[in-house]
Amino acid sequence: MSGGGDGNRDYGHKAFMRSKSHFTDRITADGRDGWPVEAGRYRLVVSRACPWASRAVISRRLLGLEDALSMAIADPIQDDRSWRFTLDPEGRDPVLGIRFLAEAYERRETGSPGGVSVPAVVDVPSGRLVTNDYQRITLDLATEWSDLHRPGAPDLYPRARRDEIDAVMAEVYEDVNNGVYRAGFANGQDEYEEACAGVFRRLELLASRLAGQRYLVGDTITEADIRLFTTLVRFDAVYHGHFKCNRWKLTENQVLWAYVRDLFQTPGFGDTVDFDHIKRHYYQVHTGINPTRIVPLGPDLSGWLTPHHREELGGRPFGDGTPPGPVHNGEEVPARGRP
Ligand SMILES: N[C@@H](CCC(=O)N[C@@H](CS)C(=O)NCC(=O)O)C(=O)O
Repeated sequence: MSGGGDGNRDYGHKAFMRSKSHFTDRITADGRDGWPVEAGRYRLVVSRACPWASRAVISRRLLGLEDALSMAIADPIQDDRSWRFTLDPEGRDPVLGIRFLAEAYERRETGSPGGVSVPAVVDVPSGRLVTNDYQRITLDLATEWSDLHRPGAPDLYPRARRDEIDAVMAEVYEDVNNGVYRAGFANGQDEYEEACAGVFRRLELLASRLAGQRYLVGDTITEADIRLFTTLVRFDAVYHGHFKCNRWKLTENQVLWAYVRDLFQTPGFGDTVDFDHIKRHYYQVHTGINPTRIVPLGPDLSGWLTPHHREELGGRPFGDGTPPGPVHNGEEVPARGRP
């Protein structure tokens, strides 16, 4: 079975360990790893279900990279060969011509040891995987791809704020992004309780921080907000029930619920979210923790579009830039995945 991270359906009896990304080449302006930034050369492969891949989906949209970096959306349900392009005509990605993401990994390295995961960036001419380094991909989109950004693109990783952004992201990663997985895939009561308590301890600290400021760092949207958003947007739909992070629901926390709705309603965030993919992936793929594969009907999504009043805190969402335009043709989230 393909092995990366949370996709692993054979949980064994060990504590949950997130595997390291295996292919860490970088696509850079100077091409030092052999992969120069080039419009039209690469394809970003994602699942809209996956929080790590969703970071890249949001960044790509905020930065206006849609024409420069095309995107393939995998079926939210993997099979034994992992991510598949069953949403596309004849089950084949129209640009790469492959049926399984694993084929791009195989072209890069036979029997790729780290398993197949999204997000993945594939070199279109050779069909080879370039990187699945989910921690790096978005930072490089923000900094190395700047010549291809749209006019008015925000600075998501401002140089003057990097230390603070990195520090916040490290805590968010440990306790929130990955904390929910450690709780959900815990094999023992103590392990679960420690992880679950850590999730809520950190969420409460983040809520205090966000009570008086609109965004996590400075007064504009940064990479740190993208990384917190991708976990919060899944919280009530999957982490509260499926991963047993159920001390409270996000809708019960006034600050975080307003914060995440603010981002959801900001162009580039909510318009990338597919609750149908999210729910079907988690509840149907992780059969170790949901053997019936039943997908719950709730929660009610109508609240996502209600007023949040966070603009009263000030803040300049895009700094000196502007919001992205409408979602590109063919990239709209289908109605059944939207509030
Ligand atoms: N590459 C990292 C993070 C990305 C990740 O975990 N992606 C998940 C989906 S959310 C994945 O593709 N897992 C492999 C699988 O399910 O087969 C890892 O392997 O842990």
